Amino acid sequence: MKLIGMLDSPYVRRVAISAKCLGIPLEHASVSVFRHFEQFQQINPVVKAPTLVLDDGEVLMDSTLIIDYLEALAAPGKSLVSNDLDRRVRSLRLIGLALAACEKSVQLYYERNLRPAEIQYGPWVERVEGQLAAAYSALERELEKQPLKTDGSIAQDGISLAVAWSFTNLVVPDQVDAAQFPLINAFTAYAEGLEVFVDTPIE
Ligand SMILES: N[C@@H](CCC(=O)N[C@@H](CS)C(=O)NCC(=O)O)C(=O)O
Repeated sequence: MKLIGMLDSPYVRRVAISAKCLGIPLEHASVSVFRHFEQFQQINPVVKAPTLVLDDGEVLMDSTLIIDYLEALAAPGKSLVSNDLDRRVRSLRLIGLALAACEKSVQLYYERNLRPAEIQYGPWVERVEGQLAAAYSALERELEKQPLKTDGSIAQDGISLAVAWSFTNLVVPDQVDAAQFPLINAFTAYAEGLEVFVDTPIE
């Protein structure tokens, strides 16, 4: 199977890290949705990263759906999300907040880098900035209530959170003050030190 997309996309990176954690080998092709648009189009006409090309040629997209497929392929009992309902709800809440933070960071990045300055729309930018701050504030409160484990393991909630925080710091660093989100920042430092993260660097 082939994973298409750049690792500077948090969505591509969470798929690549999840596959490694689940023990599923993926080939990786660093094709950019911008710089290699036509090449990407040949693989997936919708040009969405990540794209996963299965061995029979079927094409999947959307990180959460691709991870769902990888979870189904994983060895019995191997999963990055607990089956215990309470733990699962908490993980899904963290993952949802982390994905919202990714989405709002992407929107701000696109607004700043793709839309000409003279047609940028202030109220929209303020709305997105507020949503981004709300997502990280809620994540910080979740970690205050109950920290994620830092015992050498990592699950989908931790992967998504750390990938999101590293991405936001890469593309819109002015939006996040580490001092305001100390628990997220410390957890991300832990995750980025794990072998699977080091082996899957932001390009
Ligand atoms: N919900 C999607 C979001 C994927 C996404 O928006 N990826 C960006 C790259 S970071 C992309 O494909 N951008 C090109 C475009 O939307 O035209 C997922 O989880 O995979």
